[in-house]
Amino acid sequence: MKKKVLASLLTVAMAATMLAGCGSKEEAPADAPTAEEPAAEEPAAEEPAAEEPAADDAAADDGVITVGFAQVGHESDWRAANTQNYQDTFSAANGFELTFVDCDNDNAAQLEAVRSFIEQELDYICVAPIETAGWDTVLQEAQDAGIPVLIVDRSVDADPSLYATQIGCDMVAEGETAGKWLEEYLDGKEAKILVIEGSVGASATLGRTEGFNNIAANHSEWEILDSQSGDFTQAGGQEVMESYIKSYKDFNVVVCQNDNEAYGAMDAMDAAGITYGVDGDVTIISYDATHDGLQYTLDGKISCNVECNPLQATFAATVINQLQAGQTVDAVTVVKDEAFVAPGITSQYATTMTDEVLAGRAY
Ligand code: GZL
Ligand code: ZN
Repeated sequence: MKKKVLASLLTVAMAATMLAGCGSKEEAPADAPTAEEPAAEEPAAEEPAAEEPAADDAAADDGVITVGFAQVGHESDWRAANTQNYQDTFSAANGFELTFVDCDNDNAAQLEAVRSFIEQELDYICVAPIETAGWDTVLQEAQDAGIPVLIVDRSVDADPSLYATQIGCDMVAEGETAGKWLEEYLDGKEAKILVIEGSVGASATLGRTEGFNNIAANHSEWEILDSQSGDFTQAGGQEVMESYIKSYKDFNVVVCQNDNEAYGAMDAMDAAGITYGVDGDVTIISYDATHDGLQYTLDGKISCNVECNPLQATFAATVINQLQAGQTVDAVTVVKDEAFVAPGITSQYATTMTDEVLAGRAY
């Protein structure tokens, strides 16, 4: 139940209890007059009705801010790091009570999770939207219920007045970074490119695809042979790569829209005896720059890895604390990215991997 309603009900209940004598777990003070034994000289004074505490005092009453988080799922190492970061940040020690739902990459389950947060009258809702489409109705329901929604990690195709803020990486820029690195690396050489996309309809997929294509459009010597979804999973990456290997013989670049897909693609190429990496026939570009993804980059297996930083929960907690204090908040918070390349490669767009770079990473 929303904290403010609960607080005032408790206050009224306690006042009633004190008037009606002990009988609840809130013991009335020993000398308080009770309904049965009014004070000898004067009748018990009417308790003033508890006035409704202002919304921003509500959580402050018991100090706990209740937050619902409808997370995409558990499809990738990046997602695991993002989830851990939210659970570490929205802790009881930091004054929060987090209700976390892993929506298992299921759009209907995610809408249901948000509606359950509205039912529970939580103070705030965070959503990392599986897909960009289909959010207007439930966001309107949350707004009607007076619950601010934060769109985190990814973005939605909805009226921005329906949510408090959007926090996440610039996915189009990430795609353009990958494309600009490839044009620098190829230096005019031909490219036959296979793309393993992320989950269908996700802003990360749409953005990275759009950004990369913006650069590819400038290169008639590049040909994108195919572009299919690996659903941001290792199994998906392997499956799509296996089908590509059956259909295409002369590809020399594989773009995986996250590290887990890259691991699957490498498994498939290993099984087919196809070499990849700085010394191989195929150049692999990946996204996420997770620890294992950067280990493969350090090993020269992945040539370029474009980061999308998953440690975003502090941005969300800052926005919630600002809203709690009645402050206005930024409509958009863009989380900074960078890119990394294998040893032996120098690039104006990326940091060359070393053991020290890997050791210095937080996820
Ligand atoms: C990017 C995030 C993507 C990651 C994938 O911000 O939404 O979703 O790139 C994850 O690993 O599945
Ligand atoms: Zn060109």
